[in-house]
Amino acid sequence: MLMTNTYSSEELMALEDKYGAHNYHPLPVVLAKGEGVFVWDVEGKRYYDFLSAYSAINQGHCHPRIIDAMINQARTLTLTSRAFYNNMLGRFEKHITDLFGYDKVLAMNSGVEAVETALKLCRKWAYKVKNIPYNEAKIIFVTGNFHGRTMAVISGSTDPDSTSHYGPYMPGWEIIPYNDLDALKEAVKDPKVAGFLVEPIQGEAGVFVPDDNYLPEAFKICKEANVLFIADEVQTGIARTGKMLCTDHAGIRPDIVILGKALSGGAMPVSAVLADDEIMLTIKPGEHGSTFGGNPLGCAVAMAALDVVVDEKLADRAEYLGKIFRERMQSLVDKSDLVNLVRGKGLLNAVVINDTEDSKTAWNICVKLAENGLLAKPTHGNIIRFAPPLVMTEEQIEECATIIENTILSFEA
Ligand code: IF1
Repeated sequence: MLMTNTYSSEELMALEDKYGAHNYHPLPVVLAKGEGVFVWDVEGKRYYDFLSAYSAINQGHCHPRIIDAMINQARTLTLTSRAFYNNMLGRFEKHITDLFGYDKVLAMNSGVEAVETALKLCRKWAYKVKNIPYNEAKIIFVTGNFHGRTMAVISGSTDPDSTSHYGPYMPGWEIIPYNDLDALKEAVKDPKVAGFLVEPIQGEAGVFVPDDNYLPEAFKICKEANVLFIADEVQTGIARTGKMLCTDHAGIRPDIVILGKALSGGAMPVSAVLADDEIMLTIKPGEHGSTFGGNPLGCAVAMAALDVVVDEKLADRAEYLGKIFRERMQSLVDKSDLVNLVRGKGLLNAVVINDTEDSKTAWNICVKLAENGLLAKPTHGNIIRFAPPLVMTEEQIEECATIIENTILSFEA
């Protein structure tokens, strides 16, 4: 494949090093093209993408239906601001609220903006509906969370990399252990608690799947205490875990659902908050917004991205292929001294390398996986997340499991 770049990978990495902020430590791979489950680097080497831009590429890279919708709308009208109506926002709002079964949606751009929006809705509801004393509302976060990088959101983080040297922090957040119902029961006794923010599966923490009864029981505890259950489905939503929403596995309907990433299929930032009228209408005109929130281009892209998920039955596909993948990884666990366990739901999975968090083993495995044509990245040192686009075929999943198995076993030799 002829790469149009005139730069080599090394030259491009040097450009980023010299001219860009050093706020990431990427694997030494420079990508130039993406199509479906594959990406190609500048030199034309092909890889299976097992990160999917942290689950933003559930529909596969550059899905034709999404890109066509983007091109057509980009030629017509990209942005009006919300100072005026536009002919796409209402259609998107009906589309997504019908699909997920909520009264209303508030469209934003990045995932963290949607998380911030959900937190603001929760505080508004606290004062205007639950009648919590003004400026005293509390929202509960859990240890090991990742909800984005804004100052208010990192104020609820327990990850030193996300929080250190960014103080002082937002007041009003309380942090309790994840997957601990007694801690939640205790916390919601405080009548000033308005909401509970939780990822149904903790992605960044290393695909941490809570006990089966955690989400249903946590939801019940919140309902009994008149506390809003806020599900951050930015990474777990949109079919990734084998259901349209990961909370569907638990049979619960969160009071607020936060979506992002694959809501646009990775074409551009589109995020959204879903809630019913009692919560959503606590924000009045002029009390929240964003220049690009609900822009016509994002609406066209998101409607196409959601149609792809539904029409190609990507949730069922993720469920089915995920079972095959975990079986293959479990057989690797059984024969490998290096891999401790595999965990996940649908096509959001991870293997835990039996090494310390600061060991280079997981990183070195990922470098070797790249050499062998599969891209993945460690999270928290010794955990490797595997999250391919949901459009994989069974043959491709088997082939990738073999690449992973051979690569990891080569580290034991
Ligand atoms: C980075 C992590 C994943 C998210 C959940 C909200 C957001 C994210 C559950 C915010 C974003 C991204 C951010 C990106 C890497 C990636 C990530 F490693 F940071 F933690 F996926 F696990 N809720 N996650 O996962 O959405 O504002 O980024 O659109 O910051 O390095 P965003």
